[in-house]
Amino acid sequence: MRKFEGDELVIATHNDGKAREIAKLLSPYVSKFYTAKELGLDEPEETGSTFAQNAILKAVAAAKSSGKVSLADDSGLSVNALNGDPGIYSARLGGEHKDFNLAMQKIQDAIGDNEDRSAYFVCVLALGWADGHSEVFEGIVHGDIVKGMRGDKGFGYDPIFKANGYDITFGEMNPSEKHAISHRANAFKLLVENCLK
Ligand code: ITT
Repeated sequence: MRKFEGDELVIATHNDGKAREIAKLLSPYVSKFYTAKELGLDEPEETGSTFAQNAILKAVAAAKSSGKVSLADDSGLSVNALNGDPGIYSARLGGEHKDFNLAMQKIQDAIGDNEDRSAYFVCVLALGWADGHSEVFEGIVHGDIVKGMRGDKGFGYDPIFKANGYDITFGEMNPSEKHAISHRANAFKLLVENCLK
Protein backbone atom coordinates (compact mmCIF):
# COMPACT_ATOMS: atom_id res chain seq x y z
CA MET A 1 0.00 0.00 0.00
CA ARG A 2 1.53 3.34 -1.03
CA LYS A 3 1.40 6.13 1.58
CA PHE A 4 0.75 9.80 1.05
CA GLU A 5 4.03 11.45 2.06
CA GLY A 6 3.70 15.08 1.03
CA ASP A 7 1.85 17.92 2.69
CA GLU A 8 -0.15 19.17 -0.32
CA LEU A 9 -3.08 17.35 -1.82
CA VAL A 10 -5.63 18.04 -4.55
CA ILE A 11 -9.26 17.17 -3.86
CA ALA A 12 -10.27 16.03 -7.33
CA THR A 13 -13.87 17.18 -7.34
CA HIS A 14 -16.02 19.90 -8.87
CA ASN A 15 -18.84 19.24 -6.38
CA ASP A 16 -18.77 21.89 -3.62
CA GLY A 17 -20.75 19.76 -1.15
CA LYS A 18 -18.27 16.92 -1.42
CA ALA A 19 -15.27 19.27 -1.34
CA ARG A 20 -16.54 20.77 1.93
CA GLU A 21 -16.98 17.36 3.55
CA ILE A 22 -13.63 16.00 2.34
CA ALA A 23 -11.75 19.15 3.42
CA LYS A 24 -13.19 18.79 6.93
CA LEU A 25 -12.27 15.10 7.10
CA LEU A 26 -8.75 15.76 5.74
CA SER A 27 -7.88 18.76 7.88
CA PRO A 28 -6.22 16.82 10.76
CA TYR A 29 -3.95 14.97 8.33
CA VAL A 30 -2.97 17.28 5.46
CA SER A 31 -1.70 20.82 5.91
CA LYS A 32 -2.67 22.27 2.52
CA PHE A 33 -5.20 21.20 -0.05
CA TYR A 34 -6.69 22.61 -3.24
CA THR A 35 -9.78 21.53 -5.11
CA ALA A 36 -9.71 20.61 -8.81
CA LYS A 37 -12.31 23.35 -9.31
CA GLU A 38 -10.04 26.00 -7.67
CA LEU A 39 -7.10 24.91 -9.83
CA GLY A 40 -9.27 25.00 -12.96
CA LEU A 41 -8.52 21.35 -13.79
CA ASP A 42 -10.68 19.71 -16.44
CA GLU A 43 -13.55 17.53 -15.26
CA PRO A 44 -12.85 14.14 -16.86
CA GLU A 45 -15.73 12.22 -18.39
CA GLU A 46 -16.84 9.41 -16.07
CA THR A 47 -16.60 6.52 -18.52
CA GLY A 48 -16.16 3.75 -15.93
CA SER A 49 -18.84 1.20 -15.12
CA THR A 50 -18.11 1.06 -11.38
CA PHE A 51 -17.61 3.63 -8.60
CA ALA A 52 -14.00 2.45 -8.26
CA GLN A 53 -13.19 2.87 -11.95
CA ASN A 54 -14.59 6.40 -11.95
CA ALA A 55 -12.82 7.35 -8.72
CA ILE A 56 -9.46 6.13 -10.07
CA LEU A 57 -10.03 7.89 -13.38
CA LYS A 58 -10.70 11.23 -11.61
CA ALA A 59 -7.84 10.89 -9.09
CA VAL A 60 -5.17 9.96 -11.65
CA ALA A 61 -6.34 12.61 -14.15
CA ALA A 62 -6.06 15.33 -11.47
CA ALA A 63 -2.67 14.02 -10.30
CA LYS A 64 -1.30 14.00 -13.85
CA SER A 65 -2.51 17.50 -14.62
CA SER A 66 -1.56 19.09 -11.26
CA GLY A 67 1.60 17.08 -10.52
CA LYS A 68 0.27 16.58 -6.96
CA VAL A 69 -1.21 13.55 -5.22
CA SER A 70 -4.98 13.77 -5.68
CA LEU A 71 -7.98 12.38 -3.84
CA ALA A 72 -11.17 11.67 -5.80
CA ASP A 73 -14.57 10.56 -4.55
CA ASP A 74 -17.06 8.68 -6.66
CA SER A 75 -20.28 8.18 -4.83
CA GLY A 76 -24.00 7.70 -5.24
CA LEU A 77 -27.29 6.52 -3.88
CA SER A 78 -28.53 3.00 -4.65
CA VAL A 79 -32.20 2.19 -4.10
CA ASN A 80 -32.98 -1.51 -3.68
CA ALA A 81 -36.50 -1.29 -5.17
CA LEU A 82 -34.90 0.26 -8.27
CA ASN A 83 -32.29 -2.49 -8.67
CA GLY A 84 -29.56 -0.26 -7.29
CA ASP A 85 -30.35 2.82 -9.39
CA PRO A 86 -29.34 5.61 -9.73
CA GLY A 87 -25.98 4.27 -8.39
CA ILE A 88 -23.08 5.48 -10.54
CA TYR A 89 -25.57 7.66 -12.43
CA SER A 90 -26.58 9.64 -9.30
CA ALA A 91 -25.01 12.92 -10.45
CA ARG A 92 -26.50 12.57 -13.94
CA LEU A 93 -30.11 12.02 -12.75
CA GLY A 94 -30.39 15.75 -12.01
CA GLY A 95 -29.81 16.53 -15.69
CA GLU A 96 -27.59 19.15 -17.24
CA HIS A 97 -28.37 21.67 -14.48
CA LYS A 98 -27.67 19.19 -11.65
CA ASP A 99 -31.13 19.81 -10.23
CA PHE A 100 -31.34 17.52 -7.19
CA ASN A 101 -34.94 18.45 -6.39
CA LEU A 102 -35.79 16.99 -9.78
CA ALA A 103 -33.55 13.95 -9.16
CA MET A 104 -35.12 13.32 -5.72
CA GLN A 105 -38.62 13.61 -7.20
CA LYS A 106 -37.69 11.11 -9.93
CA ILE A 107 -36.62 8.65 -7.23
CA GLN A 108 -39.81 9.18 -5.21
CA ASP A 109 -41.92 8.67 -8.34
CA ALA A 110 -40.01 5.53 -9.31
CA ILE A 111 -40.42 3.99 -5.82
CA GLY A 112 -44.14 4.87 -5.86
CA ASP A 113 -46.10 2.62 -3.48
CA ASN A 114 -43.34 0.04 -3.17
CA GLU A 115 -43.05 -0.97 0.49
CA ASP A 116 -39.33 -1.54 0.20
CA ARG A 117 -37.81 1.92 0.61
CA SER A 118 -34.38 0.64 1.63
CA ALA A 119 -31.33 2.25 0.06
CA TYR A 120 -27.65 2.81 0.63
CA PHE A 121 -25.08 5.44 -0.13
CA VAL A 122 -21.71 4.29 -1.47
CA CYS A 123 -18.50 6.30 -1.50
CA VAL A 124 -15.32 5.14 -3.17
CA LEU A 125 -12.25 7.24 -2.47
CA ALA A 126 -9.22 6.93 -4.74
CA LEU A 127 -5.85 8.42 -3.95
CA GLY A 128 -3.98 8.87 -7.22
CA TRP A 129 -0.38 9.65 -8.14
CA ALA A 130 0.98 11.25 -11.32
CA ASP A 131 2.69 7.95 -12.30
CA GLY A 132 -0.77 6.35 -12.55
CA HIS A 133 -0.68 4.46 -9.22
CA SER A 134 -3.83 4.52 -7.07
CA GLU A 135 -5.17 3.20 -3.78
CA VAL A 136 -8.92 2.68 -3.39
CA PHE A 137 -11.26 2.54 -0.35
CA GLU A 138 -15.02 1.97 -0.14
CA GLY A 139 -17.56 3.03 2.47
CA ILE A 140 -21.30 2.29 2.69
CA VAL A 141 -24.18 3.47 4.87
CA HIS A 142 -27.54 1.68 4.83
CA GLY A 143 -30.91 3.30 5.41
CA ASP A 144 -34.25 4.22 3.85
CA ILE A 145 -35.73 6.77 1.48
CA VAL A 146 -38.18 8.89 3.50
CA LYS A 147 -41.43 10.17 1.99
CA GLY A 148 -40.97 13.77 0.86
CA MET A 149 -37.79 15.81 1.38
CA ARG A 150 -36.54 16.84 4.83
CA GLY A 151 -33.83 19.33 5.76
CA ASP A 152 -31.58 21.72 3.91
CA LYS A 153 -28.20 20.78 5.36
CA GLY A 154 -25.75 18.68 3.37
CA PHE A 155 -26.11 18.35 -0.40
CA GLY A 156 -27.41 16.16 -3.20
CA TYR A 157 -29.77 13.43 -2.00
CA ASP A 158 -29.35 14.14 1.73
CA PRO A 159 -32.98 15.35 2.24
CA ILE A 160 -34.46 11.95 1.27
CA PHE A 161 -32.01 9.60 3.04
CA LYS A 162 -32.33 8.45 6.63
CA ALA A 163 -29.62 6.13 7.98
CA ASN A 164 -30.68 3.01 9.91
CA GLY A 165 -31.13 3.78 13.60
CA TYR A 166 -31.84 7.51 13.07
CA ASP A 167 -35.09 9.48 12.92
CA ILE A 168 -33.68 12.41 10.98
CA THR A 169 -32.42 12.56 7.41
CA PHE A 170 -28.86 13.47 6.41
CA GLY A 171 -30.41 16.77 5.29
CA GLU A 172 -31.48 17.45 8.89
CA MET A 173 -28.18 16.40 10.48
CA ASN A 174 -25.37 18.68 11.55
CA PRO A 175 -22.19 18.05 9.54
CA SER A 176 -20.44 16.50 12.53
CA GLU A 177 -23.25 13.96 12.99
CA LYS A 178 -23.17 13.03 9.29
CA HIS A 179 -19.36 12.75 9.42
CA ALA A 180 -19.61 10.22 12.22
CA ILE A 181 -21.62 7.69 10.19
CA SER A 182 -21.65 8.51 6.49
CA HIS A 183 -20.45 6.41 3.56
CA ARG A 184 -17.77 9.08 2.97
CA ALA A 185 -16.62 8.95 6.60
CA ASN A 186 -16.43 5.14 6.46
CA ALA A 187 -14.29 5.18 3.32
CA PHE A 188 -12.21 7.96 4.85
CA LYS A 189 -11.38 5.89 7.95
CA LEU A 190 -9.85 3.21 5.71
CA LEU A 191 -7.93 5.83 3.74
CA VAL A 192 -6.50 7.27 6.96
CA GLU A 193 -5.52 3.88 8.40
CA ASN A 194 -3.83 2.74 5.22
CA CYS A 195 -2.35 5.83 3.59
CA LEU A 196 -2.39 8.89 5.82
CA LYS A 197 -1.11 7.70 9.20
P1 ITT B 1 -17.20 15.09 -8.97
O1 ITT B 1 -17.24 13.92 -9.94
O2 ITT B 1 -16.62 16.32 -9.54
O3 ITT B 1 -16.60 14.71 -7.66
P2 ITT B 1 -20.09 14.71 -8.97
O4 ITT B 1 -21.20 15.41 -8.29
O5 ITT B 1 -20.19 14.51 -10.47
O6 ITT B 1 -18.74 15.48 -8.62
P3 ITT B 1 -20.25 11.83 -8.60
O7 ITT B 1 -20.14 11.51 -10.03
O8 ITT B 1 -19.48 10.96 -7.63
O9 ITT B 1 -19.84 13.32 -8.27
O10 ITT B 1 -21.78 11.81 -8.21
C1 ITT B 1 -22.21 11.52 -6.95
C2 ITT B 1 -23.59 12.12 -6.72
O11 ITT B 1 -24.21 11.36 -5.67
C3 ITT B 1 -23.46 13.55 -6.23
O12 ITT B 1 -23.65 14.45 -7.26
C4 ITT B 1 -24.54 13.62 -5.17
O13 ITT B 1 -25.71 14.07 -5.74
C5 ITT B 1 -24.75 12.20 -4.71
N1 ITT B 1 -24.09 12.04 -3.40
C6 ITT B 1 -22.87 11.51 -3.13
N2 ITT B 1 -22.59 11.60 -1.83
C7 ITT B 1 -23.63 12.21 -1.26
C8 ITT B 1 -23.93 12.61 0.05
O14 ITT B 1 -23.07 12.45 1.04
N3 ITT B 1 -25.09 13.21 0.27
C9 ITT B 1 -25.97 13.42 -0.72
N4 ITT B 1 -25.77 13.10 -1.99
C10 ITT B 1 -24.61 12.48 -2.27
